[in-house]
Amino acid sequence: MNSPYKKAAAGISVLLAVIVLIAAIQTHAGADESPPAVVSQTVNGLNAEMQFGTYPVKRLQNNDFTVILTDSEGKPASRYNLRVRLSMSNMMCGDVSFMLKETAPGVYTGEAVPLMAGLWDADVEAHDGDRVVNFSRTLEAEAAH
Ligand SMILES: [Cu+2]
Repeated sequence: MNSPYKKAAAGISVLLAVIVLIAAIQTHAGADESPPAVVSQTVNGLNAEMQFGTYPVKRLQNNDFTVILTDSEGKPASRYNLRVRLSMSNMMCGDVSFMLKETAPGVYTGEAVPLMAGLWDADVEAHDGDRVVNFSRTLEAEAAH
């Protein structure tokens, strides 16, 4: 192999390394993205659309949290009891539990008060006397400005 080919090969290697690096940075940035304001989940035929009024939610403030429950035919699922538990994985900062109130058929609302800024898990337990259905989502809380 003579020198011009070696230089070209070296140039291509550097270019490939740069492309791999950019791809790695973009993947990492994607992983850091905040979870969406609205998360829709179906478990055992029951659909929960879980949404926050303002998002990201504010730490140590009341943040409107609404769950719209529909059955497998898309009709409002009424008369469920919904309990929400907020927790941070791998942290000792404490869980926050609260109940939601049904304010319209299949529409349940309450107020979430995260204790710290960061990523939280929200577990939503829906029970109607006969059965319990569990939903979960993540949310981002930020310091109030
Ligand atoms: Cu924490």
